[in-house]
Parts: sequence; C-alpha cells; structure tokens
Amino acid sequence: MARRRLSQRQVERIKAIQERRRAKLETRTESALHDHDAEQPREGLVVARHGANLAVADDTGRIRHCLTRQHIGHPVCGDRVVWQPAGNDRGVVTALLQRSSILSRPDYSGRDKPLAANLSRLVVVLAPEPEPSEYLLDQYLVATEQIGVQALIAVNKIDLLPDGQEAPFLRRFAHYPAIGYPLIPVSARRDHGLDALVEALRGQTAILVGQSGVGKSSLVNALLPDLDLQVGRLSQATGLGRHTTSAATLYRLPSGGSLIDSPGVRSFRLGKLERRELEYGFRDLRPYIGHCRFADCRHREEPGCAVREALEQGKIDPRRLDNLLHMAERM
Ligand SMILES: Nc1nc2c(ncn2[C@@H]2O[C@H](COP(=O)(O)OP(=O)(O)OP(=O)(O)O)[C@@H](O)[C@H]2O)c(=O)[nH]1
Ligand SMILES: [Mg+2]
Ligand SMILES: [Zn+2]
Repeated sequence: MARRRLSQRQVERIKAIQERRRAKLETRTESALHDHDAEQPREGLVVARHGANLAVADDTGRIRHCLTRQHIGHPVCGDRVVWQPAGNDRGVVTALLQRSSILSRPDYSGRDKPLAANLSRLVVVLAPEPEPSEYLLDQYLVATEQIGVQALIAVNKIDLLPDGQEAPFLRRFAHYPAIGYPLIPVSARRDHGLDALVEALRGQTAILVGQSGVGKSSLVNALLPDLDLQVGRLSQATGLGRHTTSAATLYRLPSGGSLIDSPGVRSFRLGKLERRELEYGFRDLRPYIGHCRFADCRHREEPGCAVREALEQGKIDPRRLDNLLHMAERM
C-alpha cells in the first residue's frame, strides 16, 4: 500500500516537473519569437504623450511605453510612428510618419505646439454652462479651415435647459449649420442625441475640444462602453492613464475610428496668420473677400466694401464679422 502510494506520488511529481518544463520551453520559444520580433521595426499609433513619454498602440491594440530617438520631430497623439520593442512593454520610437493634418496651438512663448495629428474631424463642444464663447468657437473654426479638417459643433448638457429654453439656446448657433458646420445637441448625462454624434464620427479620427467643463470627457465616457478597459491598458503600460485630463488621449471607437479627448482651454490663441489666411478661415465670408474696392480693405468703414454690403443684405452674420475683425486686430 505504502509503496504504491509512494510511486503514485512520484508519478505525480514527475508529471508536474514535466508540465513545468513544457511550460518553460513554451515561454522560452515564445520569448525567442518575441526577441526575433524585437529586431523588427513596427508601425504604431501614438495614443498619448506626456512630457517625453509616449504611449504607442501596436496593431493589436497593445500599448507600449516609448521614448523617442532625438531629432525625429515631436510625435503627438494621433501620430503614426515606427517603433522598436525594447523589452517589457517598452519601446523606442525611431521615426515619425507623414501627417495628413496637425492641430497646433501656440504655447506661452508664442511658439506653435502640436496637439494632435491626422485628424479628420474636429468637434467643438459647447454647453449652456460654462457660458459659451462664440469667439473661441470661431477661433477653432478658423484653425480647422487652415488645416483642412471638417468641424462640427456638439452642444452638450441639453438636459440643463428647462422646457422651452432648448430651442432659443440652439437658435443662438443656428447660423453655423447654415454655413456648413453641423450642430448636434446632446446630453452625455441623459444619453440624448448620442446616436447622431456616433454617426458623424464613424470611421473618423476626431478630437473633442472646448472650454473646461463643457463635458468632453463625459462624452468620451458615454460613447465608449469599454473606456475603463482602454484607460486601464494605457495606465498599466505607461502610467499615463492617470493624466488623461492633462494630455490629449486617443481612444478607439467601437463603431470604428478614434476619438481624442483633449484638456479644456480657457482661450485658444491662433498662431500668427496673414490677413488673407485669417479671412480664408471664415468660409461664409469667402465669397466677398477680394471684391472690395480697396485691395487692403479692412471691412470697417471703407467705401465699396463687399463684405459690409453682404452684411447689410443679411448674407453674413454680424457676429462672425465682429469676430473676424477682433482676430485681425490681435494678429
Ligand atoms: N447636466 C449635465 N452635466 C454634464 C453633462 N456632461 C457633463 N456634465 C458635467 O459637467 C462637468 C464637467 O464634465 P467633464 O466631462 O469633466 O468636462 P471636460 O470638458 O472634460 O472638462 P476638462 O477636462 O476640464 O476640459 C462634470 O461635472 C460632468 O458631470 C451633461 O450632459 N449634462
Ligand atoms: Mg476632460
Ligand atoms: Zn471690405
């Protein structure tokens, strides 16, 4: 009896040892495979940048914490890069691939600082609270015209408007859809209007921008059923997940495409633009620009001003022209 039990125990032990060896071999082969892969540069997508630290997603969605080689430029959220694994969820970015668009804003010293790359949509988020700034909105719209990205306006927190207040509030922005910027009323809290937003963002790389507190992150939360998972993966690999409110961060949309949450701003300064470039940023004014009597017309008091004439005929909104003139003064 005793002998049999012993041998049985031995068999068990041998079995266990063999199991362990097999597992070891398997992981060794696996890591050998990885090591082989490690030689190969791969393409990836920057999902966040924090200081010198980049979070780069490979094509399986796995996220690596990367640093960059010097002199390859300044990869930002949305950039496609070439990177090489450097062990343990780490990597080195060795090249920055060509961008289709880049959204920048000047930093405190006035230098253009890239914010996000390869955008195809820019969503300006507004809300009844904080009080919307049409000036800020128009600045964003000029920026999107400059970089050739389609803008849309999401009016969030519609639930805050009592019955009868919604229509008048939206009317305040009614001239925007009239000139080609779709306006989508939503409520991140009440899950209202989100289908229309999902539809507009399907397959796009979109960034949410706007004042702090308008609900950009809340919208991301409402649009992404697996947000926690994505944030978890990000912070596990890089520790960047905790900084999602201070750095632009890209998430995968379940309907295809990506959505970038960006930190709120109080104001948005446009980089220095020539007067003609600035005017080009107002798509509703374009038909009249260049038709004034004077080539250097400021569209203020000048005789024969085609822009003023259009204004008087109700063809352009006075608030838009006001904002153009203000921006021109500050250039
Ligand atoms: N009533 C209401 N409140 C909302 C809605 N969406 C967001 N909020 C609230 O608005 C506040 C700000 O929301 P956030 O999502 O943090 O705003 P944000 O635009 O990401 O702000 P920053 O990250 O600072 O730029 C929070 O208290 C939200 O709960 C909404 O649809 N309705
Ligand atoms: Mg936020
Ligand atoms: Zn003029």
